[in-house]
Amino acid sequence: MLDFHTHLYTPSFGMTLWGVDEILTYHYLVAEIMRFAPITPAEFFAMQKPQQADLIWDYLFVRNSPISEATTGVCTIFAAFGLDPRANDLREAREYFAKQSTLEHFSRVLELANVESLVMTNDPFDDRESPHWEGGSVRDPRFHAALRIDPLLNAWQLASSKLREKGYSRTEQLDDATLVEVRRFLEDWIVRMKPLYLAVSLPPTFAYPQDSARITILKEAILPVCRKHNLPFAMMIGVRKQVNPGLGDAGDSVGIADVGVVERLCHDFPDNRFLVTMLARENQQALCVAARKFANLLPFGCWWFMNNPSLVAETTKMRLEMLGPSFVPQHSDARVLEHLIYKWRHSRREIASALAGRYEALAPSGWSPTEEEIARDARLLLRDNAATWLSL
Ligand code: HDL
Ligand code: ZN
Repeated sequence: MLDFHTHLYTPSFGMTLWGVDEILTYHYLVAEIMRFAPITPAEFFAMQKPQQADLIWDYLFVRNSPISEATTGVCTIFAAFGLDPRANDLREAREYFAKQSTLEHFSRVLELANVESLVMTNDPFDDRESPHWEGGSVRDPRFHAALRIDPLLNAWQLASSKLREKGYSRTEQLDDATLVEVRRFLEDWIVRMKPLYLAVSLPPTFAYPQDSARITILKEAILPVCRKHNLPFAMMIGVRKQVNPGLGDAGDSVGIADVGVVERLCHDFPDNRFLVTMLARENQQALCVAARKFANLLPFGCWWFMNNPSLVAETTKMRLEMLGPSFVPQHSDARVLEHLIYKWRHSRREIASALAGRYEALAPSGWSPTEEEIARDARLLLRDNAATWLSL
């Protein structure tokens, strides 16, 4: 399948997290360890990563049953490599991963997860990453780029000072001259990265129309550049950043957004294509209805707090009932390479079951799918819809 959104990087960047200590210190598990271990976040983050992993293993996998989605996921990964998920400690796992060579391991994981290619999250404002693009690092063809522009829409002051540093706009004032420079910045990075889409994560308070820097930049820079380069725009809506700053990456939460914003954008910008995923369970039905109203809207994935089997099942069934096979049911959002394995194995199970349920609903009518039709529908959901919308 084609993985629509991840936080993995092409191997040559040397930025992809992988191996047992990264698998165990995923921020989903950091949030969970705080509910079990007698430790403060500050004490936890003061520890070295292997010690953090040992603590997480001890409390979430040995002293307690690994029955949350994130802990069960680690067991799925261990089993895929023939490692014992009931091991008392991480010694065996560390020995195994220490023997793996990067490139071979990357290919092995993609194979185990049955992922043909994936889309990265590439941030031109990230000083660790941008030198790789400016330095012309070789990119593995299985790793597609996505141009992630959160500071432009969510932190214009920070973004405008960064733009000045990089020789773009001179003022924070969002006048025509500055907007020309924002468009030039975007186009320079489109040439550099050849992204499949532009992307942003947005708070539940995201509003349109609105007299704000965010909407000015969206209307006058992002959407025109997307149209000019025939690129879709991915909006990931509903994140409330850092409700508990002490938890770091684990400190973000969820909020219910106004799907009317998505409908108004799809209506007002018919020549733009919008890829939308929403973080709140309560927003999923309205997003399906919006997609019935606007063919330039593609709902995708069960994002983050939606990426649990119960919600993947519920959401995929609802999407099939309302949209037929015309959406992208899942992306992994993997931050750690090996997470591809559990995120896809767990999701594929629910997607297959939801699809089978639709064939069962058809059975009384006498319409039963041939093997080829089942394969066609599965390919649409797991690769071909994404490939079409991303012009791959
Ligand atoms: O903004 C995003 O792309 C989110 O997916 C965040 O990276 C979040 O921390 C995450 O990893 N969710 O799965
Ligand atoms: Zn993400």
